[in-house]
Amino acid sequence: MTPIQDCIVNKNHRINPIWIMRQAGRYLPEFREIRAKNPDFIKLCLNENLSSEITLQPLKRFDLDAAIIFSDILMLPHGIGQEVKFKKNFGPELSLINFDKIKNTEEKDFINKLKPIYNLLKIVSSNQIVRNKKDLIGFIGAPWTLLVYMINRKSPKLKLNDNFFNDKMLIGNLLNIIEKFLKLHIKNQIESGATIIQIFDSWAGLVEEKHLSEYIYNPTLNLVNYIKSFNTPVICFPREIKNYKEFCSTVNPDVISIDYNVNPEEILKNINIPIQGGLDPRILLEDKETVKKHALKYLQIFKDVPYIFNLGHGILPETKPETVDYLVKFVKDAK
Ligand code: 1CP
Repeated sequence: MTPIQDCIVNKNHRINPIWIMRQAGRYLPEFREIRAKNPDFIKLCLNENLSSEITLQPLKRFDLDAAIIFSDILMLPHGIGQEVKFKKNFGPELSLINFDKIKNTEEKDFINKLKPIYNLLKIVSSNQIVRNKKDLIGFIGAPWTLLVYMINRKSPKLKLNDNFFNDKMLIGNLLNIIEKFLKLHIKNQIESGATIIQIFDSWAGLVEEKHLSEYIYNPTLNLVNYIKSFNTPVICFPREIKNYKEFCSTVNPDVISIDYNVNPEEILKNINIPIQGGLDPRILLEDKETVKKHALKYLQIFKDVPYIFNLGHGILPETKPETVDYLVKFVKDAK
């Protein structure tokens, strides 16, 4: 059994596995070299030779317990016919929604369009570094976070447009379509070799209390149950959600990934499923002593429960690879 799977099923597991959110890409010079030659990000994600190589890059450098596929949550809108472009120093830019086109997307066309992602999973899962020893994490964006990008057509940064909720009909219809294609995407990832699925709900924190069931709990629960039906563990990352306890008791993931604003001691008191993450990615921009101090804090707080070491959001592009090396070794050596 892999270290992460053991941590999930074995309540007495006491060795902390580690992987890092957004570990593939961004801060590695070998990624930047490939990226510089491939200006079209979507095309890069759909080049299985390069995307599998990028997925493996961090595992060649560091003793991480999982690979996460080099892909993006916005491959879903791309797959159902909403154009996605990534602009330098701006982020994603999506075209206007053509609802009829989206509604009429055929399942086989969607799978065909995203086939290189499934091929990437096949290539990586049969690679020596990963096979039988490490998890291969597939992922999706949660329905809410995808809805945010699809309607807002760019990153919401801190807040949604005032007219975001204007067209309730469109929102309801879109959520259903997103869920249908997310299930297809999940099924194909698992059948191609993903051993765990993580659901990224990066904008969960933007939902008001009164809308939580409609936009977060119900759609996420449907997907969590779907993933579990394959006997595959599911990790949820509802970033900045106000009530992690209520989220866990309602949605019931196998692992809850906490963001860096969460007080780890409070979480320990309130939640009794395996926990992942928490460390502020900005700590990795500091010196080794600071990294050690903060990593140790998480290890000590979670020493008696199953805990997967990770960050509280994606690693920052300016992080030095040496610092990641130091962190991984420190966590692996800590008993
Ligand atoms: O480890 C990895 O890097 C694996 C691949 C990965 C993952 C898990 C990428 C590659 N993206 C993601 C998830 C993702 N994509 C999320 C959820 C996690 C999070 O909150 O960070 C989100 C919100 C996106 C959407 C996205 N993709 C943005 C917008 C962020 C925002 O502020 O709104 C951006 C800029 C991207 C592009 C992207 N995706 C991945 C990479 C390496 C990049 C940068 C592309 C480049 O080089 O320009």
